[in-house]
Amino acid sequence: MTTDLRSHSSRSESIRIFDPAKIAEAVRDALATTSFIDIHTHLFAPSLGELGLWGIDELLTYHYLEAELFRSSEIAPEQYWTLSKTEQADLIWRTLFVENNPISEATRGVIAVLHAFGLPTDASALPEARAFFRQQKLESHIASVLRMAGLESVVMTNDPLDPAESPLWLRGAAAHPQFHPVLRLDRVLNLWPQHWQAVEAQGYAVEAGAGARSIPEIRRFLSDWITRMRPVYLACSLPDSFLYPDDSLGGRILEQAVLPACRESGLPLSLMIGVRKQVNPRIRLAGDAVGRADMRAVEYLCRDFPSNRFLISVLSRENQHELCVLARKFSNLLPFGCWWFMNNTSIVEEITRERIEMLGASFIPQHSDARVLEQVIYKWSNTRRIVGPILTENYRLLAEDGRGVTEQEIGRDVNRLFRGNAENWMRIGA
Ligand code: FIX
Ligand code: ZN
Repeated sequence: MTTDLRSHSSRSESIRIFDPAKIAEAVRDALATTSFIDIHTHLFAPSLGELGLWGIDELLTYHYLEAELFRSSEIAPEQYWTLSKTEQADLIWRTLFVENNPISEATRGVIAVLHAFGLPTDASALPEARAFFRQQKLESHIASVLRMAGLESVVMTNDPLDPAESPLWLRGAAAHPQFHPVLRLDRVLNLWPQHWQAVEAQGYAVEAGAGARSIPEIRRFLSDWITRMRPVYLACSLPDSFLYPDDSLGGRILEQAVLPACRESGLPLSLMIGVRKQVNPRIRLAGDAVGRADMRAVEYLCRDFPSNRFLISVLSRENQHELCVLARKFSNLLPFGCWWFMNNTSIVEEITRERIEMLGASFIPQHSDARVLEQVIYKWSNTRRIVGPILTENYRLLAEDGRGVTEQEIGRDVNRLFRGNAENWMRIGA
């Protein structure tokens, strides 16, 4: 009996499907049964202690929701920051979930998380949700949340100059199979004047000017952290004004220290381009905005450094098409994710359709950018819900054009999009 079933199931997996409903079902199955790798989050392994955020109060005080609070409440940001975390969460719940309907992407996300844990989604207050999260043991909670999100592992964002984080690594933070480190270099590349002394304090003979004497020391700093942290890539977010070539401090450090360190270690460099930092500093993390970047910087980087590999995500909707076209020109460019203000259903659909039409399965459709553990539950169910019909439509068109698709081929595409490309580029699971 077993033999028949096996030969029957492998036979069915290689049968070409033409019926749109059957294609849709096979796509849903493939998305549901493939464990994804989330290549960019702000989550932290348990060994990094308090840095990791989780639970209802953190979910509600997410900066996406704080931005929405200030649009629907009279409270001034200055007064809001004087409240305790619990008081802030209570205010956001009351304002956005009780006095208003949670119809935005971010508010719907909290509802989806509460629903996933069988908690009430329309309570007037939060005692039951708080009691539930208080009962969770972190390690087992992490494992079940990643399982619920259909994730095999997540990639962190680790800053070697963050005063709260770097001592943990210097003391030897334990690795975790489901949390991959990333060496995040915003302070080195974007804020050197403010942070060079932190590098010096770690024992490197660097100077404010990042001149010829500093560069080899910055290289040594990077290679020591690569050895210590074993990152899966190096990363930096860059403003909409980012240019290359550029003789600025950051431009010099990028070209003379970071790109060589990536080549030497064989690690890709992730550039997330287009943020306008702190256009409204009164609302803190929620105060960043977006600007259109000059994509020629990416073009020149990929052209001038063919042995460097670039993971690129852009924040501006207007830059998405250019990124897709550049990826067709440079195989050392891997577009990834619908970053931040792009992470809304209508825009994810648009970007993902265009990327499949222009790049096939040679890109990474999404990352969660989760800052709070349980956010991966809704961010990845959204992604599966959005990408499923788009893949199905492409296979339906393929069938209409004369070639049905097999379950195996659907599984191969889903695997490549949501884990294979990452594994190939990032030594994950190597
Ligand atoms: O630079 C980044 O990694 C951004 O994702 C964050 O800074 C941003 O605050 C965020 O949470 C976006 O979703
Ligand atoms: Zn991020």
